[in-house]
Amino acid sequence: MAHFEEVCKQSDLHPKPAGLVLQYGTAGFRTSANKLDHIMFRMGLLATLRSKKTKATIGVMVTASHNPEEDNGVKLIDPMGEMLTSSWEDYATQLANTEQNELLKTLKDIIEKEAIDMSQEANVYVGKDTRRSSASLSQAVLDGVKALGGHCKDYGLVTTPQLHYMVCCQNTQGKYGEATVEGYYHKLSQAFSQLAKNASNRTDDQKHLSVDGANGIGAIKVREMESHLRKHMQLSVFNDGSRGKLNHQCGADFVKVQQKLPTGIKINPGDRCCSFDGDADRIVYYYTDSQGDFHLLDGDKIATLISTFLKELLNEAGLDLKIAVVQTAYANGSSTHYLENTMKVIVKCTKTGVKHLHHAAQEFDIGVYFEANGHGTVLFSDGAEEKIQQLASDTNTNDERKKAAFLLQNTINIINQTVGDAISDMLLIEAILAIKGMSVQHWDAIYSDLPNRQLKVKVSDRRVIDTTDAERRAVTPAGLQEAIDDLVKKYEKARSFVRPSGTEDVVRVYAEADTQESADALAHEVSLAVY
Ligand code: 16G
Ligand code: ZN
Repeated sequence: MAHFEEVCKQSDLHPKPAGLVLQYGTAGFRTSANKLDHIMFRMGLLATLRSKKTKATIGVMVTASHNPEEDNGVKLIDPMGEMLTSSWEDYATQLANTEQNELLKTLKDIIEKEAIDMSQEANVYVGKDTRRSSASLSQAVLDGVKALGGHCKDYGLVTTPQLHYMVCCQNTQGKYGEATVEGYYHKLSQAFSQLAKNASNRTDDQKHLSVDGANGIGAIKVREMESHLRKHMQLSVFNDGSRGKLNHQCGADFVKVQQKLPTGIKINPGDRCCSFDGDADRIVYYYTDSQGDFHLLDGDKIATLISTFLKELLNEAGLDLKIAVVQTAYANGSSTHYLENTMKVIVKCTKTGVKHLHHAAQEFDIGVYFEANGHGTVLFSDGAEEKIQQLASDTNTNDERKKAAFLLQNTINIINQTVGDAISDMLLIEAILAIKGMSVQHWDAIYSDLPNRQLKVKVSDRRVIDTTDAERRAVTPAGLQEAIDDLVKKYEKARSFVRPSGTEDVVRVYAEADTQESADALAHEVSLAVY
């Protein structure tokens, strides 16, 4: 009872602007920071309920990822470090939109519907990115947790994937690692050193990587980690937040969308570079050639590199494990073709949004998932992990098989299986390139991307577009898909689709074809068909 009084009292300090309606979308709540105080407080309440319900620690991350500095957002993290389950997304939306005087009623409705035992303890882990607004907004989350009598641990400035990792470590009683930032560095850097031992002698040049930290949390964290990696890696960190603005003309999203170098980075032709996004859960690689042309290695290229490496190791280890790559409709057609026809791995396509890819990847012994935008990771089933551990510790195994098992073991340890993680992905990619003695140019040459174009179209109501087949075909409005099919037929190696954005009030158009001119023309024609 006392808690409900406290909720009312505290809630008055975090009032909801009357009439404001927000929705918990694919990436949680995300909008201008000045509209979010009440949302944060209420998400503190919801996380506490979720913790009581699951009898586990829940995470709350305050970030708006690659959005401008002025925005902010919040996401809840479920017990195994995964995204909040969809059935609770509705509660998040209800709580967010209920007017001030109805808050208690809405809260009690959720408690009743979920039959939550309010005497159960609650534990919530809270983290935030470097936005100016994040400090007071994360305080509002803490206020929400405390108002309902929950315990909280404030991790302060962490990357989104670090917080996912902490939640998973805590709820698996340390089996996944120690729930501290230091524990995270230790686990990943140990695995990296073990993998790097298998690289032939590398020059300092080969060990060098330029990192664009998007002027965000990733820059701070990769710097913190640097001392653990020194022997095996030489990092130059640009856009570390000391001068530039968060995500402004830099970061993974900028580089992927603009297909050009971020500002604030000084590199020579051929240098290997990568960009993180604002909360360091995405990464893309790139380099410029001697003509000054820009070459992007996006999530599709990353998925190809990682899955090739894993498949080779499975062969060497003689392990019969089913490996698949999960992509979205945005995956470049060349990557899908290469994976299916040359690599001969299973390729699955899901709807956009990390949770969809994550779930699809869980269906395989080893599921590699990446969005083209650079968000991704690898999931190993319990059975697959067991087989790999067994082989690594089997005294009768021959040297080659044992070595492969040992590499697989350390690959498992370097990967953050809870969610895409720019730092962990970076370490894995660096390790693979080192072990294979591969340059970024060799990696790029595995296949050539089909020229492509993405456009945004503003329409009066984007919800009139409904899609099927993992967003590759439009079912409504009537006639749209037929129009797209007719346009696609005019071009070679062409493909195009439209989908309503989950994060902006626009319709997105994607087109690819044999030449850039054709891809541009097709995208333009399809965008006209959307009106
Ligand atoms: C969100 C998703 C991201 C997806 C993007 C698509 C998460 C954590 N993030 O940022 O995976 O690529 O939305 O945005 O799921 P769109 O719907 O506006 O194209
Ligand atoms: Zn992000």
